[in-house]
Amino acid sequence: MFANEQRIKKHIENLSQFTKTPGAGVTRLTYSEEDLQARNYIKDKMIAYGLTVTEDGFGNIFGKLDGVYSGAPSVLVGSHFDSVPNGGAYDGTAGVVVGLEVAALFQEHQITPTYPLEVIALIEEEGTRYGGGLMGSRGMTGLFSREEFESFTDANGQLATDAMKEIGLDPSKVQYRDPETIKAFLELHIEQGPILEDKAIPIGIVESIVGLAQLEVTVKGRAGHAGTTPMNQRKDALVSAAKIIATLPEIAVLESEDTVITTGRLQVFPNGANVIPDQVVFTIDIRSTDEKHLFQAIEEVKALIETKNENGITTFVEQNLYIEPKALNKEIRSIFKQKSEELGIPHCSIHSGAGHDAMVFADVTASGMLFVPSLNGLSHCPEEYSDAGDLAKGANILFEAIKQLTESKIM
Ligand code: HGY
Ligand code: MN
Ligand code: MN
Repeated sequence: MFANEQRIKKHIENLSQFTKTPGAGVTRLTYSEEDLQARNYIKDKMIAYGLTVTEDGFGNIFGKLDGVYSGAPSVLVGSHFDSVPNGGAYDGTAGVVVGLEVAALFQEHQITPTYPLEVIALIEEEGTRYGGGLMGSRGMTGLFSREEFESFTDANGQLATDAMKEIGLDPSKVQYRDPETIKAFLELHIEQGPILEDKAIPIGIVESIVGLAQLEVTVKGRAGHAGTTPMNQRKDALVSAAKIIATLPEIAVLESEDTVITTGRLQVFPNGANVIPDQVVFTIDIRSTDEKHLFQAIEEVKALIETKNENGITTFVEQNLYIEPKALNKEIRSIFKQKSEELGIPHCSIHSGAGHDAMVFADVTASGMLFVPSLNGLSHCPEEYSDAGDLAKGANILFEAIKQLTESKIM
């Protein structure tokens, strides 16, 4: 029995309904009402597929199929279920749904694994609400402490722990996951780029993941009247911010071909059409496959920002995230390759220009990723689409790989 394409398609469609922006893509912020709707749906399906459901002190969801060796380390399979603003229905969600599909296949085949299987749905991978990103996996692997987490607030100043309680989650629960309890972490994800589609290949076996840094820059000047303040007496925070932002592409191009720099979010204060802005806050996302270039680009950007401290303008930079480029586990990659060949599914190796939770787990366990093609290479937008047939192919490969990794004896 193979993965059920219609069931996969249905789960993707149902989960895409849990959005704050119906008709304008998926907007599902961590600990929001939409999070709660998706969470309940995922937990219901985990129970339906015979899994025991728990949530940790961050609200990461786990569905466990106990193995013969109870207490043995688990094979984790899943992804994140939060989104960017007005994002797509597949980013993260596809990996959670395919994890559910693997559990359904274990149930249909009445397989009891030797090592436990856990389907996982991770929170706040995108960082849309709390900044930085990869929060669920970074928290689980101890990259920040409980005390630090208790200080996290969103743009409205609400504590993450209060937002958790509002949807019935308990931040006092266990947060850290001992790596000894994890045998492997596997994640299927949409490619979010054009390579697999251009090659007409349905499966990418991810070799490496780009290194990335996220900065938040604050530029301060002085508010004033747009009409009565002479040009040579202004301390216009937005003009200084604009000069920084306009220079970033040049830094990326001069650094290296695969270095990319993006400003995705910008806030102007007080944001009045006839008021000279006195404060601007914006993000800078810097990525490169080579850590040397990533490091160099960060230094260049910080030096550029420093030069804008002039004529009454002051700048401040906060680095919310830094994660070096990661190579994924060789043994997992060769298992994916072998299973793809046995199933007769065309595949290729691929590098990820997007960051993923798999890169966090790569520091503590054998971590592997499969990609499926993205229509027109689009992602982080309502037009995001991947074919359920490709997702089913990925589910079949994962099912075979997980049977091997959990040393499941086929009855
Ligand atoms: O930004 C990324 O690469 C991922 O979508 N969080
Ligand atoms: Mn994303
Ligand atoms: Mn993602």
